Amino acid sequence: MNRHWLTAAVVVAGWVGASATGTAATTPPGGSANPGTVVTDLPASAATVNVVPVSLADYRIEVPAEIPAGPTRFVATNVGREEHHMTLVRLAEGQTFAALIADLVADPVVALGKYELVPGPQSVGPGGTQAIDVDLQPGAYVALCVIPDAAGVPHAAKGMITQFTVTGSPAAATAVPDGPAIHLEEYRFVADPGLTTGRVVRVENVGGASHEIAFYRVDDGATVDQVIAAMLNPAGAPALPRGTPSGGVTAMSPKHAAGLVLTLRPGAYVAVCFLPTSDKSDHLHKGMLASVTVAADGALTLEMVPTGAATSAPGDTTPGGSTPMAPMPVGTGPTMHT
Ligand SMILES: [Cu+2]
Repeated sequence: MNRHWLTAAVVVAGWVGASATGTAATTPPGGSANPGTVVTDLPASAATVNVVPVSLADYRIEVPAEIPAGPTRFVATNVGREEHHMTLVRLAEGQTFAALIADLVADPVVALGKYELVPGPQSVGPGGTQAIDVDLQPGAYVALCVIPDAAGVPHAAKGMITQFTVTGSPAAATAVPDGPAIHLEEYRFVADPGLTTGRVVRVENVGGASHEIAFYRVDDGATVDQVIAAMLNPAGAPALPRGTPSGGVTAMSPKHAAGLVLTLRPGAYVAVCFLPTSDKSDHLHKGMLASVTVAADGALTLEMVPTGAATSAPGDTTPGGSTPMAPMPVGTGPTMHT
């Protein structure tokens, strides 16, 4: 199975634990650094940035119940044993938590186009941290982890979902920096020249569909080709090294942007977008797969990896991959938040 948004098999599981509103995040313990990253305490790009801790556990997500609108840094720490992230959905007028769950269960591809996805911290490995700067608009939000467990059940269906409210009006300041950026579009990543680690990097969706970027470090002793092969065909190559989760930005709707607190250590990485497509393929198999190198001086370069379907237009190609998408597991439905 793939790692985000995709489930290889329909597994019956209740959407448990979804009743809680956000609770104050616990202070994360001083865990070891994410193997793929170094420190995350880079200065934010705006003096008024509000720092919001997020705790990711197996399988619980804790974020404050109320957050003021405006420039915000989410600092997500993984206190669990599995890879996690915080996908953010901002509910529009008339959209409800219950309807979102129903849509995710029925067809994640439809849900991706129907709801506003706001960038959040991505691909946080056990003990790791990823910080993301975003400009929060007021409204009702749902925070969830859609990464599936070993049985293909999304963590959200096991309780890793919560809600919070963004209050007030957005400030004029922005948390998202200009400068060299990583652009997401159908179906590729475009990295501007001059990108370096150890800074906040603009990541923006300039495409017409939602996209994400997730970094995986190529571990010592493994090769980029091995990790790529495992990404493209996880079921067919279970023994291949799959890389270490090393951060990124979760799925965002078109025109959204985030500041990625980029702290990748020098080394080799793979960057990928796992989002599903309506033809039962995914962005990865349509070309959103890159080989990333962070040089000793911190310079980051990104090179797209041909996946056999990289020139496809959205939604009109035969599946290029081996990982069919199945609906989210059907269960008894969440307990409603009141
Ligand atoms: Cu994508």
